[in-house]
Amino acid sequence: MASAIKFLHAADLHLDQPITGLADIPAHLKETLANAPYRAAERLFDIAISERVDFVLLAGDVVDLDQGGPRAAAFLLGQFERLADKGIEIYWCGGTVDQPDRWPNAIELPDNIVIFPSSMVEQAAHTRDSLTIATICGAGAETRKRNPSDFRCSEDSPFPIALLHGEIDTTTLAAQNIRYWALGGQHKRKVIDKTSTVAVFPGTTQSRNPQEPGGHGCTLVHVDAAGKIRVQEMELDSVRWSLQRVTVAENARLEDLKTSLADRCSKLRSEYSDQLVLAKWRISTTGDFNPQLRSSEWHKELVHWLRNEYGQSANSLWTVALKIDPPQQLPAEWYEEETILGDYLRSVGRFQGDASMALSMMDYVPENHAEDDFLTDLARVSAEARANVLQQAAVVGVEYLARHDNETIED
Ligand SMILES: [Mn+2]
Repeated sequence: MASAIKFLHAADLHLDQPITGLADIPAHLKETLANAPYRAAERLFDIAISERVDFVLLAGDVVDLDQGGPRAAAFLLGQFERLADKGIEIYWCGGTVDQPDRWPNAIELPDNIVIFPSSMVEQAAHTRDSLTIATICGAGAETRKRNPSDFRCSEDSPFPIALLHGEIDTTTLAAQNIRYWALGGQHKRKVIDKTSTVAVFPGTTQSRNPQEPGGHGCTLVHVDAAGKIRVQEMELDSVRWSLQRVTVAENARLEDLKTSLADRCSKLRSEYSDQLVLAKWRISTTGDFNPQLRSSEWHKELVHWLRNEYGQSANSLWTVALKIDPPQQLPAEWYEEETILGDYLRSVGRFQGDASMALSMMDYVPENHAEDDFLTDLARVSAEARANVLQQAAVVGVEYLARHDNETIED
């Protein structure tokens, strides 16, 4: 009977890649943001030690050494040595930004690091008490010089693993005798579970921008004595992007808005107590239009209050942006008015009420442009975008043409 194995698989650490997407970074968060990729990496090696794994697989894009400079090299060396002290080996294949086979000669790597060449598949046997318990076929991201079918271990290899950075098609996954595909190159976690094999992109260890919301980390893999594989997601990120949607009534007072936001903030803070949450708020409304809700004074006050109340420590909730959607509807009597606004709203209303009335920018596309041209694509308006544009057009009209008491509407 084979032995049970436990290993950790991570990729796309991108130590040198900063967090982007904030227009202005407050002084007290700079360090947390700058250190986030390093913190995630440190947690990865912490877990390797606390879980007493047999080995760690790094599937590329650990760091761009030219960008990361001495800090990155010194950090990695320190972490590798921590693992060496515990007798944990690391198997590292290159990605698109890192070429571990180009690690500076002057800095000697400890013996527990096995580096795979970029262009060809090599095999390494992982041993425990001088018995091979897993076989690792690895190669870096240089795909021009090798075929996916090169990832093949001899039939009697104990627990064959493929370690590589890049795409792999499902036919290849099924065709080889590999039990676990340790992949890298996708920043969003993805698990492909087939009957005889499991393929995992663990995702990046720390998200870098609002397009990568939610948790990020690495994968802990348990293989039992019968060879059954169980993958466990381990979160490592210390900074998390989050889009928060809240619905309020149009006639809400400023205090009501704060109460709704405060409710959500306390929930978020108890859920992510040791992380910095970067929140983007999106507020939808119900009921008849209330211009005050979208006034710049209220907007300024809300953002200021959210940041002051919840964003002052390093592990807190920082409001990056707050946006209030256009209202679902405008008061019906405005459409009846004998004013320029009334005329304008009735025009918009005709478009809103008749889907066959085209909303198209085709007239602006020069005639000699082909059908599938990108300009033609831009000029086409989907039904959803059409409804959105009309709703916003109505609000813009109200903004410039309405005179409703002392209310002002600004963005
Ligand atoms: Mn990457």
